[in-house]
Amino acid sequence: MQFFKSVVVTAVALCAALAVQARTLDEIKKDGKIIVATEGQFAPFNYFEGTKLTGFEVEVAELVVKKMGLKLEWKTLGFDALLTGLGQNRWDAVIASHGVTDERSKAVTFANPHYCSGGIIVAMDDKIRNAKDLTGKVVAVQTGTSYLEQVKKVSGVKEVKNFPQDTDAQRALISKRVDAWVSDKFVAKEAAAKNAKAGFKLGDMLFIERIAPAMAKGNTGLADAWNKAFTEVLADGSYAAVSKKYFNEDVRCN
Ligand code: LYS
Repeated sequence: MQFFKSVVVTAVALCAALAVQARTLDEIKKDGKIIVATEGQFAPFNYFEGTKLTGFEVEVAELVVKKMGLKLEWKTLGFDALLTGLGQNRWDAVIASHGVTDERSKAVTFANPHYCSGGIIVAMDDKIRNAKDLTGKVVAVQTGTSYLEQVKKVSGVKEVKNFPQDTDAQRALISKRVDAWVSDKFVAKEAAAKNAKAGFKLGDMLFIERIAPAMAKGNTGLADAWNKAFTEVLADGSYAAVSKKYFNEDVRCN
């Protein structure tokens, strides 16, 4: 009995030690540096140019963090690990093209959206354009994404194939292992422009979504400070300039 008691006590102590709290805005300010995680595999939003992390949302985050008067340390990880790490206090924020969903909102606190976009159907066959055309088809999507959730809702799809990275899903379409690929509209546009000879046909939007940075659930102090700085970036023309550079249009949510 004594033995079991001490096992229980140890287990409880261990759980308490693991339930780490996210850093508050004050703690981050005192440190002078915010740790932001992203994927680094989702051009043109977050990707590597050689060894340099760049992309639209990387630049937006850099503008916001500068307004907050902080230094920024980047971490790059697989898409699937990003939101989980917030709850474990491994980084302070995530900016990795996450669509705001009810499911995710239960686990994290989203800041205001930094762009609006959605999932588009891409195929080699221009007869595959909309949800109905996916009947009997094999569709490639990245694991853990809203694309996966939305394609699962389309009735008649023969199979949804999951890939760890969006670029793997794209390659599956190029090599014709699948009939269609569902990804972000702007990602698909850039992929089509960069691989003209692949012959991608961009179909209809399957759904639209608001894309936002995420903080640990309940870390509203940090989210509010981020939102305040982001509002300034929207107002002073710096967001518009970065958006124009990447997309030749303003991708802010209206
Ligand atoms: N917007 C999608 C989502 O919310 C994709 C995110 C980025 C994938 N590399 O899941």
